Amino acid sequence: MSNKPIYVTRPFLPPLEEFIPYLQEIWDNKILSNGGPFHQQLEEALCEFLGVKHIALFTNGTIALVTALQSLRITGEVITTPYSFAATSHSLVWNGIKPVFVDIDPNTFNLDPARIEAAITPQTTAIMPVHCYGHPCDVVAIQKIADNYNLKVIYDAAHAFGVQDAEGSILRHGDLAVLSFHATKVFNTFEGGAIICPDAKSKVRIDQLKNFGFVDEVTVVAPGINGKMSEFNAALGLLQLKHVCLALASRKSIDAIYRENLKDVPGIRCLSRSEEVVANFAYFPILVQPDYPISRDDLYEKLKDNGIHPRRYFYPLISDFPMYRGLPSAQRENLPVATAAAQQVLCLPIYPGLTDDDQRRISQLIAE
Ligand code: T4K
Repeated sequence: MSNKPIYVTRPFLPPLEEFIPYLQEIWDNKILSNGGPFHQQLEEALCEFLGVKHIALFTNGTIALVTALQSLRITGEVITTPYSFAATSHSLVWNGIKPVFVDIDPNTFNLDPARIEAAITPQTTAIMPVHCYGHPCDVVAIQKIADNYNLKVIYDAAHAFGVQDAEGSILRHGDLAVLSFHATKVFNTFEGGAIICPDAKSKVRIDQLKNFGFVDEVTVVAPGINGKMSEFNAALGLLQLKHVCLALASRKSIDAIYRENLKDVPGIRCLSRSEEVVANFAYFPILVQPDYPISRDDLYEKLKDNGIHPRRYFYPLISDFPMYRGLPSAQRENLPVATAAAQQVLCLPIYPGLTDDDQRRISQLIAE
């Protein structure tokens, strides 16, 4: 057992020497960005790995979200979840869109489809759900509502790399789905992200938007942004992809050990997963319930005092941030399930390389 701090996650990094040939190639051909060879190769490799047809790489998940909304010309109001990372709602505001918060489902912690219709107004143009912790949303119910009201659906799939439902990749749902490849994610390119596009036409538009709106050397068709992934990051992605199955397998076994260790601890609930889903074990959230002897925050402090750094994803709720809390939909009475979840959740360390000893120690500290 080491005395090193144990964080909620640690990036998975293949051996450094395996990266050198990629660097050498970049140095040799001197293409550093703007859709170079590694960028092309990573797009192809990810399409194959994820089982999707079209993908557009980005510099990070947040710019990808902002661009996804731009590409669909979303305006007015968008229904979204308060139980997510700040980027979800911030991407709306960066497009001049008003977020409308709807409560989450108590079992999945994803946007509750049963509550969406009541939040639709004449200004509503889209729904932006999050596959929180990589657990799939109720995609069928959400699409049905979207079809009935002629709304677009943009999935924030930042946590959902590699997740599959019974018919294939979860990323195929919605008008667009957005991934994050941040250092803390299951698959990382240090910083990075992507939009999964349903067809070649939408990919062309997204590729233009992420490159300032350029179509060719002299033609600019939209006020685009710089969202391009560099060759360095794309090369990292190609290397990570070679090892990602091992990383996923390691996460799976950590998840199973936690579930076994914590199953009989009074007051601790592990979030369940659907058996039909091929999961990615991106996070290990537990709920510290009222019958646990100490509060969630006291447990958080106790673990920290022992060198373990879990995170309260997602506390505070986005709807409690100062720039959102004045919105009518942000009121806590409107969001009882999310409010309770934010007060009880603790995401435990999960990453390839977390040792059995460390995991046992974490479980013991929670159980004792
Ligand atoms: N939508 C959703 C639903 C998201 O969760 C996110 C990002 C986005 C959109 C936006 O995607 P990006 O634009 O980021 O691609 C982290 C990540 O920065 C963020 O990407 C992620 N969600 C969020 C859930 O978690 P913080 O502020 O908690 O990160 P930080 O720096 O405190 O890192 C957590 C722990 O990870 C540290 O205690 C130590 C470890 N760590 C972190 C980094 C950056 C390392 O060991 N090495 C590292 O390089 O937000």
